[in-house]
Amino acid sequence: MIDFIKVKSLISKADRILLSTHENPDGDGLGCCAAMYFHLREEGKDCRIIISSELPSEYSFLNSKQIFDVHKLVQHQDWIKNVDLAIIFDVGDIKRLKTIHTEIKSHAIPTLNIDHHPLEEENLFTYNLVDTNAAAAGEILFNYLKLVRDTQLPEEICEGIYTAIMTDTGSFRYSNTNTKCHEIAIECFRSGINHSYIYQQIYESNSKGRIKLLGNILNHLTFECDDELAWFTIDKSTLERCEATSEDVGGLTDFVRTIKRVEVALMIFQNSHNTCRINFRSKGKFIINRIANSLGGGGHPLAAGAVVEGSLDTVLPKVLSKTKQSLQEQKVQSK
Ligand SMILES: [Mn+2]
Repeated sequence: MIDFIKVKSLISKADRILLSTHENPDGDGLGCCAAMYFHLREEGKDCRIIISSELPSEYSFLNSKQIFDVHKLVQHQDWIKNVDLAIIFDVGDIKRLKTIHTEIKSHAIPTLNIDHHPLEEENLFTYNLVDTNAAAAGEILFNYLKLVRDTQLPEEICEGIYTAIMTDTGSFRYSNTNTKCHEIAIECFRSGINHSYIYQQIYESNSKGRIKLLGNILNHLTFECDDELAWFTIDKSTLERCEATSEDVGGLTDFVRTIKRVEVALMIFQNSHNTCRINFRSKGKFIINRIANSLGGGGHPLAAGAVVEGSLDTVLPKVLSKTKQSLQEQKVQSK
């Protein structure tokens, strides 16, 4: 593990810096990329943000200066091959960079991991700045920026930082919210960010398809384990019927967790003909990243996921039995 001083020296030695985050990116990873981009540009770095998935439309406000690129091998390979340092935010597992990971590997580019997910057993990063107590990767980045810049952070940096903290804490409501999050919010407010605009862009811009999809899953929720587990599935035909896209499934599991008595919400989404995306959310009574780990995924104790090979028919029984078994075991242990 390295400290901020080492991070500063790594950055000062690098001219060309690549910024990225995981596939299906969220506000934490994207907000960090945007904030760090504006900081590094001020430092005169040749810096780009390249991500492996399309920028979700609710985050397009971060891209008013066209700073996000979706990775295209031919278009980016000449630039990427001369990158001195790749800074990766919020990724957990470097493989979640997808094609960008392949490029980083093939050019042997040094990587700096800034994250609040626990380190993978097989740690493939060159340098790690990890704090699992941080509410968001954005909290770690904020602390770094405050150390290296001694004045009030400017609005364009705060917009990304605020997005990171707000989204990973469920708008300052989840159990990971700490005093630091509120201190960061104060600094962001002082910079002049438009907090209600940011909130509306992210949370009040639901597509019609997403709301139809939500209606559909609420009609087909299954409750088990004394109603402490609520699960639902989504397949391609459901998506099509609802005129929704795979982008629209984000946040559905969080919504199901809001139901009274439900402790764990689980989504199994067949996102291609032979893979399923699994999402777990817990209110706190049960730890669910161990279940995600056992399925080849990972995440935080109360928010985790995995991508499992197979169709819904084969994946569903496997995931359900592992989940129910784990909840049962945890219940016995807590007695
Ligand atoms: Mn995060």
